[in-house]
Amino acid sequence: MDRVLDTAEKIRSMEIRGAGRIATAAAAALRDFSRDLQVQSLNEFDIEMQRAADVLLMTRPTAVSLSNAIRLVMKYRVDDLESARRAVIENADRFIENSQKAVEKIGQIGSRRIRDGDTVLTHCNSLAAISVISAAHKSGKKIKVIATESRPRFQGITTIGMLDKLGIETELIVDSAARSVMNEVDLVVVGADVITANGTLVNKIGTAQIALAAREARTSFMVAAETYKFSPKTILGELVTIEERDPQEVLPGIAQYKHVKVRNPAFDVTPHQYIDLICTEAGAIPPEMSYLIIKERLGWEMEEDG
Ligand code: RUB
Repeated sequence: MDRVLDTAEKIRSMEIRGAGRIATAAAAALRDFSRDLQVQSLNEFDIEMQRAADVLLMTRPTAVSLSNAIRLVMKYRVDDLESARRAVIENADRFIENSQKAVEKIGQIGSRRIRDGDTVLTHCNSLAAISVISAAHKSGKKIKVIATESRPRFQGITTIGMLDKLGIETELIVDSAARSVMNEVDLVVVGADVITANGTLVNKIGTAQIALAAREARTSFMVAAETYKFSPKTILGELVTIEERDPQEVLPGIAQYKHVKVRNPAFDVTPHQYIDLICTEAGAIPPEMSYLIIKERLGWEMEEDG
């Protein structure tokens, strides 16, 4: 269980972060746990695996990638212990490989929307969004990126580091400068933590303001997301939980203010009307088609409740 607890702690503390990365880390932790699990029966295996899955599931409440990954890894319907172990290992390896391929494919598809000479704005640090930007750059298009800081955790600094390594001309702005620069921007590309059945996006706090600014400036707004960022349970009416993190992340000295409360929601909600396109590994779709992705790609059946 040590490896599972260690991965869970890294996800909780955000040493491992970003929806795709937490999903693959959880899949790898379950795979390694199942490989080393010393049990005598399939029943014991089921109980221990479910315990490990629950620990991982509780780490961050918003990203559906985590529950989708865990559901796929835990899909083993076999009659004996060793087959179950094998199935978990294969499921996890397949999920991790597919996730990497999906990010590449999203880059190929999404980069076609970027033209030579374009300026692209991105928010937070999304591997899928960076894949789109990097594929455009690698195909020889001369582009400029504007990256937001993404307070309070400054994921934008990770983004500018990645773009710098790729040799892409980049400007860093404070989050509140998004509207000021929007008239210079041709395309906004962001990642996703959750996409609901009606195409609503849940992503890093500040995304909704950027989408609003893009709308007002008539700038295109694209979401780059693997299909496992879509939430099956939203078909059944379930609402997405928005994680509220420690106020200390925003203001370490908060204790000195007796009447002030700091709020720190980690994600916000962008309505589908503000999204021009969702670029997935299955193709670039309008947000209204999200329901079909859930039904056809995630294989979600209405009778499933897990
Ligand atoms: C990260 C975030 C990213 C998405 C997509 O939030 O909002 O935009 O997770 O990232 P946090 P990716 O830093 O709080 O985890 O495309 O890499 O999955």
